[in-house]
Amino acid sequence: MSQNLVHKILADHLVSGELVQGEEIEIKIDQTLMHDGTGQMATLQFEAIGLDRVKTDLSVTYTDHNTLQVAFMNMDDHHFLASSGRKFGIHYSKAGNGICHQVHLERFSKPGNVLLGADSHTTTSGGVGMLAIGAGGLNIAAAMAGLPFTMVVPKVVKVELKGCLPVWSSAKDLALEILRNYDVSGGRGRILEFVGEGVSTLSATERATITNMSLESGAMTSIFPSDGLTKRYFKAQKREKDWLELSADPDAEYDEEIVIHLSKIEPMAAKPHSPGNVALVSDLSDINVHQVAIGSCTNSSLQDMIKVASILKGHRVPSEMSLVIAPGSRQVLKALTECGALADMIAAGARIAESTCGFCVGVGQAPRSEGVSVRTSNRNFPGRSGTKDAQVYLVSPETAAATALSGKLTDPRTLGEPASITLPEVFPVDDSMVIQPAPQGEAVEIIRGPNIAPLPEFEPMQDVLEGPALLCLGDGVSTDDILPSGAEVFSLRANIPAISKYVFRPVDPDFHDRAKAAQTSFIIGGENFGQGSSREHAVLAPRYLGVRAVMAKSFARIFKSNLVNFGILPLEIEGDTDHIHIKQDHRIKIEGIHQALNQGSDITVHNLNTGKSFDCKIDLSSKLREILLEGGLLASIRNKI
Ligand code: MIC
Ligand code: SF4
Repeated sequence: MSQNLVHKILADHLVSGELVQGEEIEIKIDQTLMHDGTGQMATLQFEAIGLDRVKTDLSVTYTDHNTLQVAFMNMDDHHFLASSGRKFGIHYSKAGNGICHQVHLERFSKPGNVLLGADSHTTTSGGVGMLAIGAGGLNIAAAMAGLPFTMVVPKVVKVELKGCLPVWSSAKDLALEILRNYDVSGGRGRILEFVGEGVSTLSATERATITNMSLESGAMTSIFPSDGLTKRYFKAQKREKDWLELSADPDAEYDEEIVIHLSKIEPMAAKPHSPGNVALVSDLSDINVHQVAIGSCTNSSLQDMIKVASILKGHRVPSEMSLVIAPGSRQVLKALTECGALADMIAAGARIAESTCGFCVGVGQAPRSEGVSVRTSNRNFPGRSGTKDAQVYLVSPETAAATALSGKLTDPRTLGEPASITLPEVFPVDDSMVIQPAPQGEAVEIIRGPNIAPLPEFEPMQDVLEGPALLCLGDGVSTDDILPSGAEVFSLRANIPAISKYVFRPVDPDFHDRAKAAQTSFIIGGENFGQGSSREHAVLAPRYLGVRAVMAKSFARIFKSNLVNFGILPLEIEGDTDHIHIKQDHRIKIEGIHQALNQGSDITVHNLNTGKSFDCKIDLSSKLREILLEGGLLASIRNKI
């Protein structure tokens, strides 16, 4: 039977289950990645599983999210990650080497392989034909221990690209067009597979921009075929041996189909405060802009940077404009110095930032109060930039550069003819900032500074839970709302008791104290609860504070899986949340949890204040329900090994 590319790769990695949409399967994981935001917990969890060495073909930890080192905590984390990596067989990419997804694409991606990453934008490597999936850190620990990854076979959407992009429209605009169609949850339960004549008009890194950002639609991942242009990219990376031609069979079947005419794509922007809030730049006139930030894993390739430099060349940004540019990797930075583009950026008045996530996640470069910031990154949730009342617009590098020069949100088509750019045939490859694992058996001491706290232990699921509803929230609660980004909080990713003080702080500064006092508590939400990042801390820290169930209309995929991993009940409310009549601090009682989990039946939630009850669905496979009963994935793995 002719297969689409997603099914080909899944079939090749199938460990158990049937490759039928909606069925639960287990797949083998070839590679994993994690970083200095998620890697600390994943490494501690791997250690707790008790193996000496990872069992994947390749596992890498990147230091890219938080490198400000304002106090000892960052360096404690980096040393812990580097030393444990050497011991357990995990490659360690040092601070300064670049953003995980950019470096992984450059140096480690492999068409046809499956990559599981403790970061939602792991999907970036889908640009070169990898099946690249984001997951919680504990899933990465399990994969490093050689355990298969459990997933529900999603719908595969054929996204047919026709024609080619017009001048000044870019891959980012195509990703924004996908978000205009799907918003931030329309892609849920789906993998997008790009096909059609338009594919060959996009370079490997342009494809990676698309697979990076279309994740914001809620899709599990997305993928491009691996073709001649992919080969060219691997050749330029001196890794031709890792390349493999891969595409869907002719007449392959898909669950859904979309056609996108590239020639109709115009410059677009995601307006504050959601990546799904997309409009045409030409419809957004007269917006004064104070800051432009170019970089992030979405738009920091050499091609993007050279395009930006060609627009800035010979011009200067207005004196009141703050322009920051962060090339995505050391390789990109080196190539920019070699071709002179970096000098053009500097001459135009750009501040060159380290090759890290930085501004994208509120680690530095916070805009001024009520400032307008135009960025090439992929998320603009409220407060993520570090400034609560900032207005963040997400755009292409071309729109960002045009905006930096004019000081107003500017359609790049007003710039006239674009300069033609050339990319080197071979990139300046240098892996000297990737520390190799020690040979197996060599004694390596794991360095644990005071910032590395022990893993919290959780008991198995209780049969009856009673406590207050601490928060009643609406639709689209993001993980940035639950556990904020920014340097201060990032520094505590290895320390759950310390980081738990920040849980829900943007929503309710007293949440930590109220949760501690309640001991057992619940959260109520609306649609797409937990959208955004993969950060398991947004579940682990609330669980540490006693949150035992989240009741919502629907959950984002990774968040829901993290709830199961840490023994919090994901309860799905059917219909309108109004009918449940729960107000903050109402006392909630849930009984018969064991039976409901064993049988997969609905569960009744009692509001002790109103005397009313309502039913919630536990939409989980029997395997995941069993993990919940055991108190989470780590307990479950330990019980089995
Ligand atoms: C993000 O872009 O939100 C992050 C920071 O990269 C997260 C990871 C984290 O919070 O550690 C993600 O996307 O998963
Ligand atoms: Fe880093 Fe931002 Fe990409 Fe997340 S989205 S990996 S913070 S650059």
